[in-house]
Amino acid sequence: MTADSLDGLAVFGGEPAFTEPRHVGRPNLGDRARVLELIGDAMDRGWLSNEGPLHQEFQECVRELTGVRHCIVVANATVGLQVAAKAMELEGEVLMPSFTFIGTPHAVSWIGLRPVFVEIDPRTHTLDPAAVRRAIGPRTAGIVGVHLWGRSSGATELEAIAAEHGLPLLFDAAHAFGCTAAGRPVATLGDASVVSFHATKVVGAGEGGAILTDDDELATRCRRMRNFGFVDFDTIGSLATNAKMNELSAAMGLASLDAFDGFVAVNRRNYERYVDRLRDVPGVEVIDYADGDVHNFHYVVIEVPAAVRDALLRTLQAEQVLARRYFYPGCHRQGPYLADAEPMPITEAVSDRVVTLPTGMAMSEEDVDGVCAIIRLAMAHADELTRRLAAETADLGR
Ligand code: T4K
Repeated sequence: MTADSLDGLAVFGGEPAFTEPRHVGRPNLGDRARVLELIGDAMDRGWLSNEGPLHQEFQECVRELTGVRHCIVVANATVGLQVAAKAMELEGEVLMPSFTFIGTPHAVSWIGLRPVFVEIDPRTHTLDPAAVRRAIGPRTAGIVGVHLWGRSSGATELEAIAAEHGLPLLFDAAHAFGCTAAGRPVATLGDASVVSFHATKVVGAGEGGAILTDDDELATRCRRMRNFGFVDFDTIGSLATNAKMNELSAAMGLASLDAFDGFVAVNRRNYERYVDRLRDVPGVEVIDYADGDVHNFHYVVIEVPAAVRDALLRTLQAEQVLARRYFYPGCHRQGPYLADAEPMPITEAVSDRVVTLPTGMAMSEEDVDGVCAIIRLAMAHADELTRRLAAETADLGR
């Protein structure tokens, strides 16, 4: 039951609205019997990794669904970005947004590249093509775009800029499985894209990812780099890593893929309900997916005034709604990137306003209504809520 006054909120000592936590990123699970059957088959075969039959089948299904010539399934998207960037022979600086998951800059830094953070468009949360154009310099080796929340605004402009300057273009498509951009499957944009099949993603394999490309030579290099550089049993062609997906993850991925349409339908239903229930709540804007493209609706993201954001988040978390401030405070203000950090006013302003809400198969329509009722109450008394919570130290940690 949602409180009907501020005093009834859990953050002020009332009963939480939810008895169990509602997560951003609860796994969407495929059919359990199918997963167990596939894992049983793998155990019977005694073939658990190294491009086994489930890996092959999953890889081919992903390839078909994403509309590209080559799919190289990997252990996770972070290592997928590393393999792709290495295979593209990038060296030096890469332009990328700061408003992304830390895995994006970490992936390239870990292999010796230097991320140069570029501003986003505050409406779309994706790289601002004009800012990218201004940031290109003599040391720029490539561009890494991110289809944040599965939206690809500006991606075709990035393609034009990359072509004009002869720069490789890699897309972090971790959020964008099954999406299109300007009517094209996202995986066909740029030189290569990398999707994630992490447990928290629309299609999950526990851990997993895939490099997607139409470039035959790049695909061959990625395949080899995924597997220690082996060209044949006894020959190593290049420096490489181990980025293979195991058969157990592939089993989860296959069952999850079977259910993909159903997952998207529930995500869409939840998203539309959030939009409807929050439409007239002052100060709340739900990001939109109304660009005419296909979306997986896997992220429900709202923007609220920065002054109230953390009080709202605390309020939700106390009610067992584990909303997140993805991706606060921007990668340029995190750990290893702080030393070089330049102010990024647009990224900082957006990251101060954003709240990501729970969705996915674990969220019913009633759950969505419950979350929206808390937001409505909190926003109706935003000033008082913020004032009352300001005195206390907020721990909005992980
Ligand atoms: N690029 C972008 C733009 C990304 O968003 C990501 C990953 C990557 C690259 C890298 O992809 P991978 O290398 O992971 O394939 C989570 C995920 O771990 C991460 O994969 C994801 N983005 C990011 C957006 O979310 P955390 O640190 O926020 O995870 P954590 O542990 O706080 O979990 C999130 C919520 O999900 C929690 O409320 C608990 C819940 N959860 C999580 C797991 C793993 C479950 O209910 N069950 C689970 O099994 O990063």
